[in-house]
Amino acid sequence: MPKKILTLCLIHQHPRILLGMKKRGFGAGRWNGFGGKVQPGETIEAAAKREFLEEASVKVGDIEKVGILNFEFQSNPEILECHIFHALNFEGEPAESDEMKPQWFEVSAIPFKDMWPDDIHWMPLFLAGKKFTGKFLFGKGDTVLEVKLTEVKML
Ligand code: S76
Repeated sequence: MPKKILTLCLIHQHPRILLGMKKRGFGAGRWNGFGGKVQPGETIEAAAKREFLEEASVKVGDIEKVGILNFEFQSNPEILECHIFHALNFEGEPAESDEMKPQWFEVSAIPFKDMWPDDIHWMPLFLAGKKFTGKFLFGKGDTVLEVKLTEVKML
């Protein structure tokens, strides 16, 4: 089955986290981290930084991989392999793009109801500085049918 490599990068500077409202395409109408498809010949890390710059005008510096999640949809044979990064530092003021409207949230007020339904499962690990791998199976209406999530020491 084909597999698509995606990036998702988040800035967490306790007690705040930067999310973006996706304005179009996959996940439109949901708050999300920043990211997208890895291009041919591009490293996954380079893609994570490029997507953040394109979507929010933010130049991220050091990034650390904190998770790898496989997303599977009953309606689609393609597996999405999503590499999740924590951005440790950045330059620039988050700015709205055609794709994303960035906004800082208190970690105590993360809008999970308006996010991908997997986020509420792995975000606590992310916020606690843990690393993880996992798999989510989505059914109709993007409901989560299956969750596999494991904390790991290294990625
Ligand atoms: O947090 C998420 N971001 C995405 O772009 C897709 N989850 C997710 N699940 C399919």
